[in-house]
Amino acid sequence: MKMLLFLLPLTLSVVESSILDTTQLERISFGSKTYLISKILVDNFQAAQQFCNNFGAYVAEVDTEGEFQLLQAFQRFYPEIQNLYISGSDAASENTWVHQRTGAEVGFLRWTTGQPSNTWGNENCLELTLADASGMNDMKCIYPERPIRILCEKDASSNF
Ligand SMILES: [Ca+2]
Ligand SMILES: [Ca+2]
Repeated sequence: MKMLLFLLPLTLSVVESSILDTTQLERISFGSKTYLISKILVDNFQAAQQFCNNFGAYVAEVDTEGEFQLLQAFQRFYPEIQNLYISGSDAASENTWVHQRTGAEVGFLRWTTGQPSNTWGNENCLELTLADASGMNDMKCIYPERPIRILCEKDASSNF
């Protein structure tokens, strides 16, 4: 059993890597939620949604600071993974961020330095990044030049 020791007041349990299938890099259960990081990289949000849906999950929706801190700690365990798709879109109204799945407002936002930049007027999706002091960055929803991994969330602590 691999142990993750995060500098957080949280109790974490990590599923053994040996039982993960080839599509999932790592899973973590926290309370009533399970999260996973994909092995595959995708270059658009729709593909990210489809990947998570395949597991009865959805692209991770950050709703509280506690969830944000947990997911950042999870990501930091893999420093080679700089960027992860998370839920959030401001396509309908610039700088009003809502979850694509539910339309509910994103509950917690923590921008990295200089973000949200809405570069070229075309950054309407969200990633969790370790770059620029770590946090969230608004990015293009279709980004063939820079495919990234996906962070999925499921409303159950059971296996994906
Ligand atoms: Ca935007
Ligand atoms: Ca940006």
